[in-house]
Amino acid sequence: MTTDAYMPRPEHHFTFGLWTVGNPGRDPFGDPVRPVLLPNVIVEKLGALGAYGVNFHDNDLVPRDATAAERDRLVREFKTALANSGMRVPMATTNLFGDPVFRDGAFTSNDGTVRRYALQKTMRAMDLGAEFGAEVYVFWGGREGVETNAAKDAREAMKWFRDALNFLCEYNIAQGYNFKLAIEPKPNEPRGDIFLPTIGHALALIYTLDHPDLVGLNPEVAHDTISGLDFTHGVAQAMEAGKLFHIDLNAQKPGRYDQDHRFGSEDVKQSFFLVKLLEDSGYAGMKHFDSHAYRTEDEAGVWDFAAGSMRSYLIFKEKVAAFHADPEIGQLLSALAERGAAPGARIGFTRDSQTIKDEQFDLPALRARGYAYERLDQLTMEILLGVR
Ligand code: DIG
Ligand code: MN
Ligand code: MN
Repeated sequence: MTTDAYMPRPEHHFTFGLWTVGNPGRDPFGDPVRPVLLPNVIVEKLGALGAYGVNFHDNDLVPRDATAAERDRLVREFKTALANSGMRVPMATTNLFGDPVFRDGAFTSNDGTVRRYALQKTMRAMDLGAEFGAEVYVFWGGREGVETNAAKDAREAMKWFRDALNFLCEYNIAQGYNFKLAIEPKPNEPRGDIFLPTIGHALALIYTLDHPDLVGLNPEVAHDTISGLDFTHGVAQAMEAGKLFHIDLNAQKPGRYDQDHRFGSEDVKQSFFLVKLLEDSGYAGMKHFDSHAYRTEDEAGVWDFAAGSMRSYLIFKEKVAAFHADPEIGQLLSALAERGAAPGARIGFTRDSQTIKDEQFDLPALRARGYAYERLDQLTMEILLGVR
């Protein structure tokens, strides 16, 4: 096994969902290609690779049809595996997308009985997550959407979504779970169009909730990339609003279905700037790889995928350090800081309005002056290409 500067350790806070390395390689056009990996095996292998923790949907750990006795056994065995490996469960979530009962959504189904069942299932899944000490609870509304707008009025769907989140915030408070609830946006797939498709849509809804302080974001690389957006901008807005509660890392080619590829394996430059944002900001949350190995892989390939995900993040982290240490990049950024780009350069009306009203501007000079971004980006690319 490789032993170098890119060896992941628990303090890096790398996590994987049971469903990620446990993905059997099924796709809409093909059967599973890999045997099912049991949770205990996943915990042991990920712990040995240097991961910090593992996450689950309720039914990743306890099948829908499990008896109470089976549930207790599965929970007991998983707790033993976690204790033996030192692995944690930082995040939990609910599968509100697999059961056909959710074919028209869970929180936003037109069927009120389904909406109530979704709340019951989520409450029970929150109980399970709390039993393992999870601190973040994710809401990915994979089935919350439509194929035809004839089905429902999106205004009503927003009201149902808000009702569900308000209800579950109250449950979180009543139970004393102290979860940070994190909405995960996605624009489409499996529904034709999914409600709350972007970070912006989710932030807007959060501020209409009864307890907006309890609710934040779990953004995913692939989901914003599918939308053609710059993922780091959405993460930065969530982060600046104090709403980056968790993050799903993976890789994605634009204009395709949700590929959930190994982190860093597609857009190297975007991956670099995402790691730069997380590292520069001192993000202390979990770095969750919500991704899976190629369908071509056997079990050995699955662990190559997991190790590569974490290794690539650490390589990008070293490139970020090289960027900050580069003297010419430093000079270019200092020049921008002198022009007013330094962090904390604010403007306030009371203090500044009269000064600005009276200020004399040398517009010809302002119009003529460039910003040297070509050189700055070239230097960045040369670091990424390994020649600087
Ligand atoms: C898909 O991106 C979703 C599901 O995998 C899960 O509910 C959530 C948590 O990471 N991401
Ligand atoms: Mn995805
Ligand atoms: Mn995800």
